[in-house]
Amino acid sequence: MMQAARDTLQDYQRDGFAVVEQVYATAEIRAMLAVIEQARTAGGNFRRTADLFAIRNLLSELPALGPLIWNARFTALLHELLPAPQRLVKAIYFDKPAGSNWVVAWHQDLMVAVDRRAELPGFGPWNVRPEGVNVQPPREYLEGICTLRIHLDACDAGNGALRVVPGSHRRGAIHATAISDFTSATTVCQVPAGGVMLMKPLTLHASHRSLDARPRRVIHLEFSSHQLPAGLRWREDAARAS
Ligand SMILES: O=C(O)CCC(=O)C(=O)O
Repeated sequence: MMQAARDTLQDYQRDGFAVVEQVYATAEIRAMLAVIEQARTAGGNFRRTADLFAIRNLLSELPALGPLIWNARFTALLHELLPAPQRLVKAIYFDKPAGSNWVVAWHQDLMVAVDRRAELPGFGPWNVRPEGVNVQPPREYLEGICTLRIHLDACDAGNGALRVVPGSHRRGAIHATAISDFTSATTVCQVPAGGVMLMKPLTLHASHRSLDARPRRVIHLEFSSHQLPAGLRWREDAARAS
């Protein structure tokens, strides 16, 4: 591995986030945007408001994105981050359009999407909705997830970049009432177009509204090498395999 890449992965382990630049060339980004722009935007996985366009279960909805995302650099990065098999456990597209008022409060990503409810020690609370089942798994499963956010536009504080609390992933699940104790030292994650932001789900994160005329389009992917117990399956993995 190159020294720069090694340093980035060390930052990621220590701080709970890092940015890898130049994973995608301009033509590759254009090809991904073309697939997204041609998508039929009907159905429960699509949400479009003035402030947010989101597509859940992205790879099931738009399988043509798969070969564009898994280019040689992305595949190598994923192998550096996690042992095989790197299962895709969540895939969402977020477009925070120019001038968007979409504000995301400080939180950790504690819930994972699974294929059904099951009584398992350490799993819960459960959230069962028509659009799917979500559960908070034991800490070891959350620590085993790696989030990769592919940036299709350059982003910074002006267009609503993600903000994080470095090192907060080491504190486990933080109670909602204690979150404000952690948010005095934060970092704005500037990412150039074609870059990938790495993040651990236990890293506290938030984002402000957009203050300028540039969109902020991101493909948010989460991977894990873990298999869930007792035949429970990650929902995105189960949907893609069926
Ligand atoms: O993209 C953002 O600004 C927020 C996304 C987020 O908080 C999440 O995926 O948990």
